[in-house]
Amino acid sequence: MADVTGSGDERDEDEGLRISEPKRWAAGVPGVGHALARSLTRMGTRRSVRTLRLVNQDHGFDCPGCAWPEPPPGERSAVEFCENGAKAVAEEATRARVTREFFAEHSLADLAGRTGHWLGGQGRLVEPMYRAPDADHYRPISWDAAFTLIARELAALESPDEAAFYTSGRTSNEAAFVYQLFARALGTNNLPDCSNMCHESSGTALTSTIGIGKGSVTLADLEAADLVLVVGQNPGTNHPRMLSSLEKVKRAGGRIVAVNPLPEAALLRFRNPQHARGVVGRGTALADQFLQIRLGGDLALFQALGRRLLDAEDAAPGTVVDHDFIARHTTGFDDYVRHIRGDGGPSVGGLSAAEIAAATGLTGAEIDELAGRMLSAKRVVVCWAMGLTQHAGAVATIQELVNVLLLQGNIGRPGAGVCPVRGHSNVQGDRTMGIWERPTAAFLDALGAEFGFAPPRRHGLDVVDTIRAMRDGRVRVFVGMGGNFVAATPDSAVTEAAIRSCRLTVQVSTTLNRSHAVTGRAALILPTLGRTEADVQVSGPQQVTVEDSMGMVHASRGRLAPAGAQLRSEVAIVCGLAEATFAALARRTAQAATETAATETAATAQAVAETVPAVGRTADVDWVGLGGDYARIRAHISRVVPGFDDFEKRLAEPGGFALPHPPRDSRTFPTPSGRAAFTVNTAPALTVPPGHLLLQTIRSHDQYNTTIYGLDDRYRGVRGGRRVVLVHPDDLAALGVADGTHVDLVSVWTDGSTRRAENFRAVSYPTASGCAAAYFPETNVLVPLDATARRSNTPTSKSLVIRLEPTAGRA
Ligand SMILES: Nc1nc2c(c(=O)[nH]1)N[C@H]1C(S)=C(S)[C@@H](COP(=O)(O)OP(=O)(O)OC[C@H]3O[C@@H](n4cnc5c(=O)[nH]c(N)nc54)[C@H](O)[C@@H]3O)O[C@H]1N2
Ligand SMILES: Nc1nc2c(c(=O)[nH]1)N[C@H]1C(S)=C(S)[C@@H](COP(=O)(O)OP(=O)(O)OC[C@H]3O[C@@H](n4cnc5c(=O)[nH]c(N)nc54)[C@H](O)[C@@H]3O)O[C@H]1N2
Ligand code: SF4
Ligand SMILES: [Mo]
Repeated sequence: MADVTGSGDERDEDEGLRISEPKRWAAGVPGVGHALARSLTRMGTRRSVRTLRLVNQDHGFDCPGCAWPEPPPGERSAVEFCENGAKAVAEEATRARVTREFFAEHSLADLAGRTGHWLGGQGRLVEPMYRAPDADHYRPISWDAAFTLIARELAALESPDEAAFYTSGRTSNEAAFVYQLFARALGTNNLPDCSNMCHESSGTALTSTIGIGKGSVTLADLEAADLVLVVGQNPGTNHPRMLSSLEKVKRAGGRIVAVNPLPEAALLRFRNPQHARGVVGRGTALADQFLQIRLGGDLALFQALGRRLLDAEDAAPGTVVDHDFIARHTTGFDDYVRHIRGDGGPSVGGLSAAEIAAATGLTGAEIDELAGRMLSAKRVVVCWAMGLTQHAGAVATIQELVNVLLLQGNIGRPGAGVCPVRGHSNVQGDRTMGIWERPTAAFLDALGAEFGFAPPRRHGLDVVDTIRAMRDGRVRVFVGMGGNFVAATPDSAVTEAAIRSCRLTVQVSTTLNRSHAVTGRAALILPTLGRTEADVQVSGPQQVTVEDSMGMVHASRGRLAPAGAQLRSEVAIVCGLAEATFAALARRTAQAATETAATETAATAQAVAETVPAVGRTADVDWVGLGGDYARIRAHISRVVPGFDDFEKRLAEPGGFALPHPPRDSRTFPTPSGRAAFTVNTAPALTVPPGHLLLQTIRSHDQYNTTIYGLDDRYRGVRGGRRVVLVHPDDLAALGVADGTHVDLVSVWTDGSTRRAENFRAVSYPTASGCAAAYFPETNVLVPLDATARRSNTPTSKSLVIRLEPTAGRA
């Protein structure tokens, strides 16, 4: 297979790169200072103060940053946001505008040559824009014309499965609900979402073990734990306010263990900007133990921990393993024990001590120390994020950490449990609302009953399968509800070609990004309101709802004047589009009926009837009414989605309400057996050929996924550029690459194909040896489309086999 090469368009931007020592602590004064400086330039002083005061307050809007929960209303401080929340708000509330003049000036080819940093910096999209088939430029279009155009394309499809409806995770519950209803009324479950690239592995592993794909702890549980493992997560950058909870754990005498190939600053020491001590003092040392694990070594680590717990139980029967819990609430314990013990010798889950050392990069003594902490802890929480989910063996790894928690009965009691820390602010809520390509039968039954139609039963396409389907001509229309599909997905060259082959791509967006530059033959940009903005419909000002990472649902009310008079809410856009589409389909059906009447034979009549897609003919939805009053959408949700009874009334409760979580609430496990399942997992053979490294692709401190706020990664000591690859000094020496040299990253895939990302600077960095790190999305070109996690199909963005080659002409 031919070599694939990334665009390398970020070269010029990186000329000012400066490297210094990584920081040993996080947050504090510089954090808040950096955030304010950015808000002030993006939003202006008065607007900044007014806006930031409303973040995460009961009467204000939900932070558009991450999904970390807010403390209960009484415990909130006046500034209940972090540096990155402020940056996310500033990005949305910016005064910069992308106007029709901008699009007249910049062709699509011009835009496709720009960096993500530049595109996002142009500001808010303010009017619908249309790229006619193969045109060089976008031109303004009216909303009605835009809807008619999409409706016509959808109505012309041979099957509704030729369309895919992507969702990113900022979309509100209300918008997500009508969006999935639209797709299903049309006749497809093609609802890929950012979750497919994110916590899908967590959902898969948790559903098969505890029966529900969500975390089992509340904020109070986490703060009451006496041992918290933070595995494969960089909260100082990605969930900054989690550090306040970890600080509480420490103050209450609990212990924290960080498991990570990188010594992430915030995990080591944290200065809380909301306490005087944080501003002036040395802050709190968070991690009591730092296990610098190798990429993908966590499955072996959890098996080794399980083995040590079992051995400790043998040594002092009845003191370690929670036999009562296991007997009453679990299945599979004996098989698990047999697997972990293997032949009774020293091997663990079939792995020798040497194999465990090779997989984890940890010493036996380090694992003993952690096992000792688990033995003396009464309440253990394991938190994790992308460091566990984006590996080939991700689902097995998460199942294995569940095994270890089950051993000590650490699920379904206060202060203990599983805590997958979600990314986007409403990614968990979107799933709850039915944004899923594999909906349960129960959900479809309830949806069908509510709206009087038969939702499609066959599973739809996830992200990776959507790309394959576009590539193969099986998906022709792509709609993106937020996000940046082109840049966030793997195998950039393949994905971009796939997108370009679509007949029509539609992006509902707030700000400009690469998905507006790399499009189908025809393309539409539909500009939408963000979280911060007032949303007024015919029935008056609207509120929307979101669900945080711990299953709390609450309202969000934007207050700022919209960035432009033409902006529409996501709900209004979906409802307007649905109205137009079903009208077009009705016209098509009527026309087909006329043609049928005019034909002679039954056979022809049958043939004509079959060309009319079996869509939307019976779904009874008042799209216009729903778009005008979101309370009506919530009334539907309350009847379709479990846990939302009395939705409207309970929303008024300060801080919102908690969704049911059977394992957490009553140790009830909604698995087929009604019990939590111990599982037997085997370690995937991950071989890195000599002269190669394992590469993980991560976020800098100055980005939100594909939105690049700036070129600094303060805590890691990287400034003024993003095309860096962090490599252990011993590996640099062994590879004969000098610190600071320009290298291309070349990933090798099992089919012999290679992919290249050009012109990175090799930076000597204290990462686990053999394990390199570079930023996403510049490195997405390196992720083969077929490199996905078993069972969850999540791209393995955290374990790519690469080699470093000198950049031509830059040695
Ligand atoms: N400011 C900001 N906040 C964000 C985001 C953002 O881009 N910017 N993105 C949001 C989203 S969508 C998400 S999903 C989350 C992501 O939050 P994170 O998961 O914290 O994000 P990553 O940068 O991918 O960091 C992965 C971490 O896992 C570690 N890691 C990688 N591989 C392994 C492994 O094999 N084992 C172990 N033990 N550790 C490993 C890495 O060294 C790194 O510390 O953040 C959300 N919040
Ligand atoms: N290599 C690699 N790839 C990855 C990852 C990785 O770690 N490594 N992480 C993966 C993960 S965890 C995720 S979640 C995905 C993220 O994938 P996406 O969610 O698709 O990407 P984002 O960059 O978060 O999307 C940002 C865009 O969303 C739009 N937007 C922002 N706010 C709103 C809003 O309120 N409404 C609407 N309609 N649009 C809005 C803006 O136009 C902005 O440009 O990327 C994945 N890709
Ligand atoms: S932790 Fe996440 S939700 Fe909270 S303020 Fe920061 S970015 Fe926003
Ligand atoms: Mo994510």
